Amino acid sequence: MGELGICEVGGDGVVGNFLGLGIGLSQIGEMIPSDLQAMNFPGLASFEEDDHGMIRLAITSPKANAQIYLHGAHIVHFQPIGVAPVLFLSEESGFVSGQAIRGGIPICFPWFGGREGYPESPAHGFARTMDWEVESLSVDGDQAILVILKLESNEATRAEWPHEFVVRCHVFVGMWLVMLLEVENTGESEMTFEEALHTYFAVEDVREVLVRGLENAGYRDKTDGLASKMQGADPLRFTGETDRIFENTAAKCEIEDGVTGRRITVNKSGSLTTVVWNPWIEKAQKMKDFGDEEWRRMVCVETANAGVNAVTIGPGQKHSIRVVISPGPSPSP
Ligand code: TA6
Repeated sequence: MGELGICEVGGDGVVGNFLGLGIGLSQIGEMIPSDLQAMNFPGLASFEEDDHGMIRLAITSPKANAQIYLHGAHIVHFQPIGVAPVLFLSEESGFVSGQAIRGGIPICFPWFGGREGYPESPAHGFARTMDWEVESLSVDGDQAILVILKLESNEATRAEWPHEFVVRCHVFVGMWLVMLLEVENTGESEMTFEEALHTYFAVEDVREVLVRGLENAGYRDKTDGLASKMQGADPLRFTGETDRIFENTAAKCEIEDGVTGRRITVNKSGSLTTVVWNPWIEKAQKMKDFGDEEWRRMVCVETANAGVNAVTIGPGQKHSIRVVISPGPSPSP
């Protein structure tokens, strides 16, 4: 992958200093910090401020369009040229500091779902509600874009979780979307965590969707008190609220949209858990940041390590989870 251009920020750079003052990027408000602007590749990848005062990277390359928020290192849009959007984003989503964006790819870390023994802790951890730093932005010879975002342990994370870490999120935007989450233990003791790339896929009608790749796999059913069950020999179909945590599976999944015929491939590595979720009617009505009818138009197929697949790494060690998302056949991860 030839490098056309790399811009790096970190350490004593302005953005680093800014953040060191505890000012979240989403509070910067009116302007994009100068050295974020300096990273822009005009016409290809530029930092911009949205209507809510939040900063995002807008990618408009010959390969694909995408949008990535610094808030939660959250990809909210991915659309290869000539193809319908791949990710679902709720029209009711909030874009508020401290709150997760509803849709796209939230990053769950360092726990998945509720935190055992800590009812007060935020669901799915704190990574999706914090501001991440931009470490680098580059364009390769094929005009695909690579951005690396970083979240480092700080006072706020220590208040929730007593560990030292650096998490890097690498996002590659080309004909397909590659996302890699690398967790590094920068502390002096072992740390155990859960993680998920909680992807919301856009579909025409979830009742016409098939998910392949989980046939005959075991799962815990969150709609039934986490009871242990087995998926049948047929592809997974949706006929009601679905919330299944498939453990010990490294399988590639395929989402087939029965209305459009589109097939999205979800290929992964470093992950042994896949979660499949649709809130259906009642839960959709209860969710404030989700439209009552939106349950029809999304399905989550999440690349994770949770429950028995939680990850433990020692001091100085790293662990990576990676997903390749593509409409149609995709390269191996
Ligand atoms: O991944 C599925 C799940 O854990 C569901 O149980 C559901 O709660 C969903 O995540 C959304 O969680 P959130 O905290 O974003 O409302």
